Amino acid sequence: MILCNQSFRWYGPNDPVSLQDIRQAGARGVVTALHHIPNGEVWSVEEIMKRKREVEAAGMEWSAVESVPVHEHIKTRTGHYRDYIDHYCQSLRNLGECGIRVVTYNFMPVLDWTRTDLSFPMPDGSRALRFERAAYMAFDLYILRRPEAEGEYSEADKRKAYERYRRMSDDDIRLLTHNMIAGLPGAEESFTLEQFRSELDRYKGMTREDLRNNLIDFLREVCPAAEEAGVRLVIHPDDPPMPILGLPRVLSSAADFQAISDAVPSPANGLCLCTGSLGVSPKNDCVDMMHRFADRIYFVHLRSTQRDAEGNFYEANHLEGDVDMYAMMRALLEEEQRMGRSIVLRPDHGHQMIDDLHKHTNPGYSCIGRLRGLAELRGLEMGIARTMEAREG
Ligand code: DNO
Repeated sequence: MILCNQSFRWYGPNDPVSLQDIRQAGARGVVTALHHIPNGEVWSVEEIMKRKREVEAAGMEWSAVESVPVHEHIKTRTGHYRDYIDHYCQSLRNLGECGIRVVTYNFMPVLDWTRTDLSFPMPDGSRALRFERAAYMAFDLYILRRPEAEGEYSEADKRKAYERYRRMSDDDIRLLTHNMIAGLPGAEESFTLEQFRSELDRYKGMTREDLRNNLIDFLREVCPAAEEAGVRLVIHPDDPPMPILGLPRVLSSAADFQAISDAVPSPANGLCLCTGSLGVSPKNDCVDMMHRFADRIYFVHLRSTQRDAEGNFYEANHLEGDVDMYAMMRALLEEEQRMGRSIVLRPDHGHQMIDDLHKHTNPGYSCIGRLRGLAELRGLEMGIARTMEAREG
């Protein structure tokens, strides 16, 4: 029976979670990146090997890179984008040479994943990450004061946003601004309001189609290098799956992945199926996507969210919320048997809980909440795998 390559994300030597913690959590693989190398520079064989040895010395394998970041110049095809694409290809060749086979990236302009609240209290006392639509709109309209925002919301939404804004203290405003643009873990950039406004200007007039064409051009340029190196690229979906602060987004649905897959039909052009990101939209059926794109899925992030009618969502426990985790795991195992290959999987995020409530942790990436997620997912996998085996035998 082929099982998933159960992995855990590690932010490198500065992560408060150690490699030993990760091993004790039951992971076989480690998902990591060379965060100390500035965005756009080549990852040398030497630096890659250093990290690889470190992971292996702890008794695990480096199962996927998350991420080799895509420079803003590539996303906008301006400035030094040609050099950055060359560097990207070289990093892929070097990773391939070191035996690293899965490389994650995203094509979200300026911001990576976005939440308004990093410490939302759950009834059991743990803390979750949350996206509150009124706070988001209040940020856009009254804190960032993006000039086009006025015309993009309904009168009712503007009233809601203003009410929310009126109730905020200076500290609330500072915290919300920090959460929105100061860079959550894994995001390679962080901004002040001023810097952020000028970053937004780079995208003035850029449509969704323009951004998609830039993504397709990028893939046409890097997939041949990835293929040669034996590396699979996986794009991480937009989180949340909708345009943010007027910025276009191009990987929010099955149709979006289908479009880039049709345009660049290389096996190196893969998908990181993140149920926590895609699952926020009720229009996305993650189980269906698992079956439909299995041949191109090399990495899966399992996480669930709970949405409400107002457009808010919070990150639920892995086996709760809107994502049907049983059906997801079953689809994953079925596809692995059909294709005869194992897929890298990691529990994505977890609640801050137990001792971690009193420690400094990376939002979403504290140890114990993710350990709970991994344990639940491993148990679910074993249960389904045994049932499948019994049926076949
Ligand atoms: C958030 C992560 C993202 C992801 C990047 C991939 O928790 O899933 O930061 O790593 O978007 O490039």
